[in-house]
Amino acid sequence: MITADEAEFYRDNGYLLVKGVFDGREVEEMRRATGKIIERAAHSKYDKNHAWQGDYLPPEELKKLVLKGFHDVHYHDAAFARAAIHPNMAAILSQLIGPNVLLHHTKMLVKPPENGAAFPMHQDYPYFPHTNHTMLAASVHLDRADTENGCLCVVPGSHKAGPLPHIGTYYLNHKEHPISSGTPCPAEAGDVLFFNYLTIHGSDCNRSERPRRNVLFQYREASDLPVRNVHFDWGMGLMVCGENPNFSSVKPNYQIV
Ligand SMILES: O=C(O)CCC(=O)C(=O)O
Repeated sequence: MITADEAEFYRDNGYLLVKGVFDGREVEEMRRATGKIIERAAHSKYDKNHAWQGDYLPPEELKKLVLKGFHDVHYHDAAFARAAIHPNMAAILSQLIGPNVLLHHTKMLVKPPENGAAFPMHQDYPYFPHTNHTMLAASVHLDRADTENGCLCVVPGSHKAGPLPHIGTYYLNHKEHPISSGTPCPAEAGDVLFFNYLTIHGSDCNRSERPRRNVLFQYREASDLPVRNVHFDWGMGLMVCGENPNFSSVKPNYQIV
């Protein structure tokens, strides 16, 4: 699904945009599922604003911003379960990560028109550190994304610097790492941006009249174990390709609540 040059680009730059991983029908199915999750949440106690808080924007600006962010989307709708293990995804992941790839977690990040929230620049590493740094995000675009509706921005090659100090766990000092320091990655619906969890990334507000709907699947190499007991989600550990030689080492202890 990707060329050897593209796989090398990922290793050198810490990210790779792959065009047309999902077709129009699959995108439409995920858009519908995303809308239904938002609709159901609106009638439940779980509908809160997931916009990141902090000092990267003035408080009066921050409070106007909205992010519809929900985890475990593959437990909400089968469209996402199909997407997370889609043969195109498995083919790309085996080239970027190796033969044995496991799903870590899933979420959706919907920036509504006009007031969609920003993500200050950060690495994903502090949220779920692992030993071999194989972890990567696959951000699936359900809309055309550009600088106007808050497309993802990455700092090419930043993964090579290793883990950096964050403010709390959350984001890098925004004066040293403004969102404008990232390279925008415009994409079409159906495209997937893959980026390593050490790659510095973020995205600006959605000021356009269009939504920016993305679904993000996080994956790792099956033997790349967590350095501490952190961030366990339902559905973690699903094998996307190959086999899991470490099945007994990391097993989330789920509880029905
Ligand atoms: O979707 C985006 O614009 C950024 C998401 C992100 O950085 C994250 O969830 O860690």
